[in-house]
Amino acid sequence: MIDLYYWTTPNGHKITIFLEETGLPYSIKPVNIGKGEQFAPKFLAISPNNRIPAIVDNEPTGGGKPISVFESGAILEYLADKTGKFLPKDLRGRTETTQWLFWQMGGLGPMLGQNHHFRNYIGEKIPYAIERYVKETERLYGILDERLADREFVANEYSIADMACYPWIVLHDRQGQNLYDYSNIKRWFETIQHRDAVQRAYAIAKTVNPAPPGMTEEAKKILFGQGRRSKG
Ligand SMILES: N[C@@H](CCC(=O)N[C@@H](CS)C(=O)NCC(=O)O)C(=O)O
Repeated sequence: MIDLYYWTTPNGHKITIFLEETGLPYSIKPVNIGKGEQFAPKFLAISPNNRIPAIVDNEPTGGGKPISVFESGAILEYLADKTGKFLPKDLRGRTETTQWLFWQMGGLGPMLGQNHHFRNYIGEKIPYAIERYVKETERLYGILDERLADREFVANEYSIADMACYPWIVLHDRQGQNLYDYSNIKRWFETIQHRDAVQRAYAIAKTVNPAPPGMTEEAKKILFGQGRRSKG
């Protein structure tokens, strides 16, 4: 049984998609990041960066003590290795997949996150910051669109690279993007959107957090402007 420390954000959805796709048994431990639950000592013990998602695998391959993993890319890779699914085993296929997974982790996720921040979350509109992150979003969407021009999925076969990218593209409206400008992404997006496991993952999100999208003022105070954590 996998314990999934989760909230209903793109990085959280990556893991519910994987778990729903594979049928690996799991139990959701909600961590409401808008209420500061990510700072609970019990959670920090498995996710020292105070971010969701994180997992604890209570039955690791080969036995022994439970293994905890934080960082959504590392979690996807761990679970893919555990199940033997959605990450090719041959050197070329694996490398093809992990480079796009890391592209998402290092580029698509963080840059689109900044786009959300400056376009949607803060009252003050800073034109330089908005332009910088919207342009970077457009650049990254362009790269993904080109990549998908001659293949169905990011790394040829449906994989953890798609599961990492998809939840961020779901929020294209919030990023000032129109999928009609990216015909290959649009086709890929619709294919993934219609998968049963993906539908289930998003339905589960609604049961964990029925609040409408958006961020309360309380959540903004907790999430933005975090400095060095005080000890203890
Ligand atoms: N690189 C990390 C990013 C995780 C992340 O940013 N999680 C956000 C929600 S999407 C979070 O937990 N924020 C809590 C906070 O900022 O305190 C990953 O992919 O796991």
